[in-house]
Amino acid sequence: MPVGPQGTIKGLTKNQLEEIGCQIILGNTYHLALRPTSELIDELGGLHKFMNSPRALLTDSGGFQMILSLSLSPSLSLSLSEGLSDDSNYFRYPCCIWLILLKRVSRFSHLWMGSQCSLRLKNQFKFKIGADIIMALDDVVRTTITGPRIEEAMYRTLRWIDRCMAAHKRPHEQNLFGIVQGGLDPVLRDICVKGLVERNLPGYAIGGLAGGEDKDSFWRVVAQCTAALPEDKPRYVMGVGYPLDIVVCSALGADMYDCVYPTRTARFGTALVPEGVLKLKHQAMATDIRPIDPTCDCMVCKNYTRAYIHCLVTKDAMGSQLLSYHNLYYMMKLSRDLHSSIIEGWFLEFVCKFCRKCSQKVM
Ligand code: PRF
Ligand code: ZN
Repeated sequence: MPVGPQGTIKGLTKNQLEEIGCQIILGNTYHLALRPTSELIDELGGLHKFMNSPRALLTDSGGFQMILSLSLSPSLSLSLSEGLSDDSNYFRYPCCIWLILLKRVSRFSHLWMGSQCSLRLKNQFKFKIGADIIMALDDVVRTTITGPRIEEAMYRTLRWIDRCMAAHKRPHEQNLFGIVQGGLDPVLRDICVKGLVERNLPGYAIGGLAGGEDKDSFWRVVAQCTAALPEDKPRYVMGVGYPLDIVVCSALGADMYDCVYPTRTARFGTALVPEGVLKLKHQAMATDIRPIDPTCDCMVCKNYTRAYIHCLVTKDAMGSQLLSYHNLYYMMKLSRDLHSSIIEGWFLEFVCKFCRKCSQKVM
């Protein structure tokens, strides 16, 4: 899933998304609640209508945004746990990064305390954003943190799934996915995964990963969770990832992914190619008249040279738009090929071919 927190994928029109074969995109309840606001989307007939897109939509709950805020300042841990509550009838999150920064200057702390909570459970359920898949609100903690906070977050995530299920009034229209938390601790992951499976949800996500942990730990958690999740329900690894991670996680039994990487890296002038990455800003590109990837059938590779894109990157919005288009096309094709190889029984060969290619050197 390409990521478009506010219902847009930066630099691409909805027709272009259709052209590249994108079937589902990810939005974020938290971002949408801030702009254009959940109430307005509801009033305008839901997110599909607002975007004028019949494609499937998944909205993340916003729990992950907290960890992003946290990463701005580890010293915020304490204030954050003070601000995080599940006793009141809505969940309180300190959402505004600016106010969090102001909190560091103590004379502004009253501002921060008074401005907590723009993410409420009821935002997710009361207003009709109308995504096809909605992620439960979870308490996300960085995997690099150790100690009781991991356990607290896992149990809170389990308590919150019950409240999400109770508040969810349209289960026949919208699929509520639970999120497995528990950091890198196999015992906590096991408790969480079992707790969620007991609740018989339409799909499950593996959360809390891709936050700086080593690859071995990351893959070990994915393997543990996929082994315990039902085979007939989608398993979604959140915030993943790089092409290699997607191939490995699929080999471990995962089905769905989302990541800002293809579009974000495009904005920095990087193209995804079968051999790895190609940096279009590199001086050697200035006179290179080949397409980004001679084996790619996308509109960009059919029409533009590396030299032309080199000239645009960082100077003209068109540069990152063209690169985003190519990168998303690349990810869509990778997912389609991977899927066909599983269906047609040659997945092993696909993995070998992919790994052989991506270990080649490119610029
Ligand atoms: N929870 C939610 N969204 C997420 C994650 C998570 O754990 C991740 C994992 N890094 C990405 N996006 N709700
Ligand atoms: Zn291309």
